[in-house]
Amino acid sequence: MARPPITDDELIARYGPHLNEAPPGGWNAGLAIDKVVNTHCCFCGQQCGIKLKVHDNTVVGFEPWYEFPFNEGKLCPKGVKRYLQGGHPDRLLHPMERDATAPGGFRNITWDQALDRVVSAIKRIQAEHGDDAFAMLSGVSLTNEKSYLVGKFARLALHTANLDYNGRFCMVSAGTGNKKALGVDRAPNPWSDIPLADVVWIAGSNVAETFPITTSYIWRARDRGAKLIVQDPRVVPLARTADLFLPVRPGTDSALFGAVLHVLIERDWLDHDFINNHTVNFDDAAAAVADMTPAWAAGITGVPAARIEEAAELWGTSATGMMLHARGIEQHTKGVDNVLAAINLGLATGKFGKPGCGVSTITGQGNGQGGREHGHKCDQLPGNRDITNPEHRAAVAKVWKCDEADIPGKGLPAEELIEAIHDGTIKGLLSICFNPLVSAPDSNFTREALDKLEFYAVIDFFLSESAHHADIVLPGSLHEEDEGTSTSGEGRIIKINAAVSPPGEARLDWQILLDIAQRLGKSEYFPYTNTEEIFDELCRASTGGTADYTGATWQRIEDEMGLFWPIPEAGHPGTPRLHEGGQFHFPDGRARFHAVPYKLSAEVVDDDYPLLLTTGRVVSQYLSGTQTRRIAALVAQYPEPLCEMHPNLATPLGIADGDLVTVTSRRGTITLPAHVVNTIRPDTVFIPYHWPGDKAANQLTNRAVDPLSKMPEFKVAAVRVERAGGHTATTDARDMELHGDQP
Ligand SMILES: Nc1nc2c(c(=O)[nH]1)N[C@H]1C(S)=C(S)[C@@H](COP(=O)(O)OP(=O)(O)OC[C@H]3O[C@@H](n4cnc5c(=O)[nH]c(N)nc54)[C@H](O)[C@@H]3O)O[C@H]1N2
Ligand SMILES: Nc1nc2c(c(=O)[nH]1)N[C@H]1C(S)=C(S)[C@@H](COP(=O)(O)OP(=O)(O)OC[C@H]3O[C@@H](n4cnc5c(=O)[nH]c(N)nc54)[C@H](O)[C@@H]3O)O[C@H]1N2
Ligand code: SF4
Ligand SMILES: [Mo]
Repeated sequence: MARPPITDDELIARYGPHLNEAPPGGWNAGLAIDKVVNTHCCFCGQQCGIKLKVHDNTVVGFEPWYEFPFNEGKLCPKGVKRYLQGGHPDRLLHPMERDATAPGGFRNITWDQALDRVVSAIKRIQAEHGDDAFAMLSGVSLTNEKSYLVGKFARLALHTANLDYNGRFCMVSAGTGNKKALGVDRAPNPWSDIPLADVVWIAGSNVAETFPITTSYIWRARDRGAKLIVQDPRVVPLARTADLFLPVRPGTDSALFGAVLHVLIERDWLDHDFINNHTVNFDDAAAAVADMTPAWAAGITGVPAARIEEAAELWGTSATGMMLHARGIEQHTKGVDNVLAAINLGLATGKFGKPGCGVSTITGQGNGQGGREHGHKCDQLPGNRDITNPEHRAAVAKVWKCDEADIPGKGLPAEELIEAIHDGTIKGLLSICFNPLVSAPDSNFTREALDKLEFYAVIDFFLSESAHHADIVLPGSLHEEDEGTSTSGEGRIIKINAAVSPPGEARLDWQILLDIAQRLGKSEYFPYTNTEEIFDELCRASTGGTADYTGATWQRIEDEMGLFWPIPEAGHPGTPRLHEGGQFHFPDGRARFHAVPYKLSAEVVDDDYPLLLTTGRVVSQYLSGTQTRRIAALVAQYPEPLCEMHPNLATPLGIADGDLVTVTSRRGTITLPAHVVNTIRPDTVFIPYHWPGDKAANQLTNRAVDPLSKMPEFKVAAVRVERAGGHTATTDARDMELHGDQP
């Protein structure tokens, strides 16, 4: 029997009467707090509310922000520890130029020298090779204001078509699928719909590690009796409690979804009214799955036919249901197909536009939602407009007060842009908030590309592995040093507040862009004195687009703890749930079914490379790791990449847990400790990708991209695994160099 909790009296009896008294000087003795700032986590797309404690212009700690409705004070390990990065000794404090003779390979220079070098390189390269030979890469850890500014800066100051962003590796398959099927690219539901679902289906997401706060929404649904389906090659933590686990072979989700639709049709678990009144193309989608029986799909996916039928029954017979999918189904050369096949299941059963119903991507990056709306994608203008559409261009040109012809056309998506650098077409690059050397597929190829650049400038607050290859490094701003807005995975615009100002000579990111624009003689387009002015312009530029922010103001966002777009006019309450009344964002108001035939992944297993590699994340590290690899407590949780493999694979290869293994693909090789676990398909190995150099999973991955979204195939590569003849029992953070990672 559990013992009752110890009482205060017992504690006092044991330790004396002073136990519950404040220490001399009060609880905060030795650490005065000047202010506490309400803001949001700088990491994932959940954008949890957090309060930062500030002393002496340094973030020294945090407090939970219980009132913020999304996370109600809850945080994951990264949110708890994020405050430790600000005071890190690696923080870039001065502009630098590459100098092989200087310690660390860089020497400090003045801002004038640095900006002059950047601008003269832009001018020289563009004069010699054309405007598009100078490219820009951006990222969506940036606020909405900065994302918008980057889009305008690249088009009007650099006058290059070649701007793209790191969401190309993250959200684009979902975005393309959403637009094709639903006409709009946003999660259809606020997360408060999850607890109302009778069935929650997680397809290709390790929610407990990557979106930890979403777990609590799923628990609330479970408390009401909801069934949980998890579809993943690994028995991820959430799957351990699932009613139905679908252990899908990497790269085969569209076969599984197709078979589920096949069963829904066969058993008539369809919402005919919804299909007839609110959709088109059902017959095409149905014809495409006519032969996709569960028995057929079982052979392809490795999921037993009975489980596929059970999934169809749970989904098809429940009154409400939500499917949440992430990069597990999206980072494929058929990522868009997978998303369309998932949406087909929602449309077939009428699970859109009602409480507790929806098929939704879970947005990954901090501002992965907002950052894919405001025009720093290669094919996009603000308001999620199409850069090739003359009407869209004219609308934006009006706000930008430029000639429509001055806005360049469609540029290259990120991976093709890196390939154009490699083949010499693109000669110069400015990057902000992107670390492609770690995060792009085939890192040996990416490294060659970066080294071929005639000029490379990076804006970052740490010397990322990519920045090691730069000619000029400009010290930009951390999340807590600037204010603005971001849009969470729910579609909720929230306010980011500055807690401190940039240290040393570091500058706010947006001011650096304005400095460069000014030196390029383009100041007239960038008259801003603060980021709220950028936001106001962004809202105007979004008017009439699908991602319509017209009625948003910083004040309202703060007062109302966020606003869901579209907000088409001043005073509009915002739109938490899309598609209510079965209305979709097409002229006829109807959603589109798509015929999704099954296709193979770009690489299939063979004698030389008989196993499937898939890659992803662990809870304590974030993306390319530049930030989280510098936070000791997070490193201690998972210090280095491990190769997850099943005992049925490991044992015949003579591999025990902790042994070093070498994993080889057609592009590269990596040696790392094995993590032998029962929770992965025996034909698959998994490596997290947050580490650089010889620990980089992306040495192995494939540059093949989805034909529509241009998403690389991070989730499938053919590999072989061998014992490397060594054992490491040391996964001890104390052995690791925490201050400064090597290139
Ligand atoms: N801790 C942490 N959290 C993060 C991030 C981080 O770096 N660290 N990054 C944020 C960002 S930007 C993103 S994009 C998200 C990503 O969030 P998730 O997509 O949840 O994360 P991943 O680990 O990339 O992949 C998810 C799952 O896909 C599975 N998977 C692999 N191949 C397949 C397949 O072919 N089919 C199916 N069905 N599943 C497959 C993997 O086993 C893995 O469990 O996380 C966000 N949150
Ligand atoms: N193998 C494999 N590769 C993957 C994935 C995978 O699942 N498997 N996932 C892909 C996904 S989903 C993603 S999102 C990408 C992410 O890939 P990246 O975008 O390259 O990763 P980040 O770590 O966010 O790199 C951003 C850089 O920007 C800096 N930074 C962060 N915030 C700011 C800011 O506010 N201002 C400035 N100036 N700099 C900032 C950071 O210090 C870091 O150096 O990786 C992709 N790569
Ligand atoms: S769940 Fe995401 S936003 Fe929330 S604390 Fe963790 S990393 Fe930050
Ligand atoms: Mo991502």
